[in-house]
Amino acid sequence: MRRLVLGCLVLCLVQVGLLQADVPVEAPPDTRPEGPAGPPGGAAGNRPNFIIIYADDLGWMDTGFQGSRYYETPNLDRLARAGMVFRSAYANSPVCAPSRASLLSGEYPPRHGVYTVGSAERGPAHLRRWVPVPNATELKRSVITIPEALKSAGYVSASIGKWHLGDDPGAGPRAQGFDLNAGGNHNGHLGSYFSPYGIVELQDGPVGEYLTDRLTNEAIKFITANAQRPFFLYLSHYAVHTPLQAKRELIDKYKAKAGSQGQDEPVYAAMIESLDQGVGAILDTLDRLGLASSTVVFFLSDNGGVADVTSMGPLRGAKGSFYEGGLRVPMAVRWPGKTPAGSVTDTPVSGVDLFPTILQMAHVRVRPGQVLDGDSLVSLLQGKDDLRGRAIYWHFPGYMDPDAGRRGPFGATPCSVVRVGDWKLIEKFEDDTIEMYDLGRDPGEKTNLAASNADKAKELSTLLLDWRASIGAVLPTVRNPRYNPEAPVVMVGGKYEGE
Ligand SMILES: [Ca+2]
Repeated sequence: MRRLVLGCLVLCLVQVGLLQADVPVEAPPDTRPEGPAGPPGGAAGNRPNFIIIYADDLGWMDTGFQGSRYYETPNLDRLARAGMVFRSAYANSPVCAPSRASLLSGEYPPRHGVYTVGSAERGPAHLRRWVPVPNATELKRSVITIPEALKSAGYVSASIGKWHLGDDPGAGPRAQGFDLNAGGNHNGHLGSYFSPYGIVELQDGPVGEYLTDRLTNEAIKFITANAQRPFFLYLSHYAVHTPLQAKRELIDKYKAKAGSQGQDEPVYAAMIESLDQGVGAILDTLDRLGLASSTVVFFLSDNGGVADVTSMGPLRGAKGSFYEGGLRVPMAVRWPGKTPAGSVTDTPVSGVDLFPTILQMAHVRVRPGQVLDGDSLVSLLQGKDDLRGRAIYWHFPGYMDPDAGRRGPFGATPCSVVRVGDWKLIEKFEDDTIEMYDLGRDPGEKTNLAASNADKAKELSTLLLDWRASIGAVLPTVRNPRYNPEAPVVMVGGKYEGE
């Protein structure tokens, strides 16, 4: 009765506009005893805890469970063995900020408008045919995020680490529903991985403290403090983004180890090992607190690895590219009691799938009017492959930097991309070309089948056209007045003129 009256009161206040829109309009059924803290022992069966461990710029082949023989990730491999490995997991963008915006909002970039990092006017100005569509650098406050959705079910949430979507109080983690922000602001990377860090949102540790270790410790503090209530932890490591900086003893270890499969950078390997040690410490904490069986752990990266630092082989491309090496990321999920240990799937999934997955696992309904672009992975995680035939989309109406090796003037130009089953089609608007690949036979995207299988290309192009219309994805339509493809490319201080 008490709950019914409270529910009516909340509903009435929402109707008269006295409460903000993020008050739950319709609470999901809750079988727990009444009270804010839930039953002793933390999360109940219908309110599991959630941890997303988000690596930055970690390439598709950069973990042991993905097949690296140089990098050592025993703890990530332990996590992967206990759950499901997603062999075809995708970031929603080949760069940091839009992937994060999509992961947290469940929206594809055309909805939230974060298409790239900073400016979409990258590369030589006179080689850009179009004026790019303006890029948002912050996630709008009106966007509903995972922590905001979970708040209605009594979850406490923390963002620990990189944010890259604006500053608190207006556009940081706390503005987007997180109760705690440790280390997150508009910056996509930092000057030093060793304290003093110079991060306003994270008090410096002892001189020489390593940031990845520190963020792990902050995460453990949060888990420990909230062991008795459902929690959502978004642990967004700055690692393994540049600058390449790691602990001396780990660097020495990898200096003494032979490289393999194009992977041989010892500092980067040491950064990965510190990240992996942190994952191990968190899994151990869950064990120690008796929370392992009630906590779902997601691990994934925000985009592909950096060219000339690591190798995504056999995939083509790297961070900043809409070829597989820029988009496909390592991903594993441990859902105790639900996902059989040792599961592996090749079914394509992407960052926007996490939001609906978490909602379903937590028995929280989508709010009226909220659109989520992904699909819940709950069935897939339980061995029922119901997503094999669906399409995954990308849209980018701007220009990306060339990759780290400066192969070509741009990492990407205006394009839309769709993947369905094994097929992937890329529409490039700069020169109105189409590429189509059969990823099942050709994961390296070497053979363009758009001409030889025109019926399939037409089918996928129509899908893209319909999707762009349905989501309101805009193409660049204004010609760049500086466009002059015959003019020489001029570099100034290591960058292109006009970049
Ligand atoms: Ca990144």
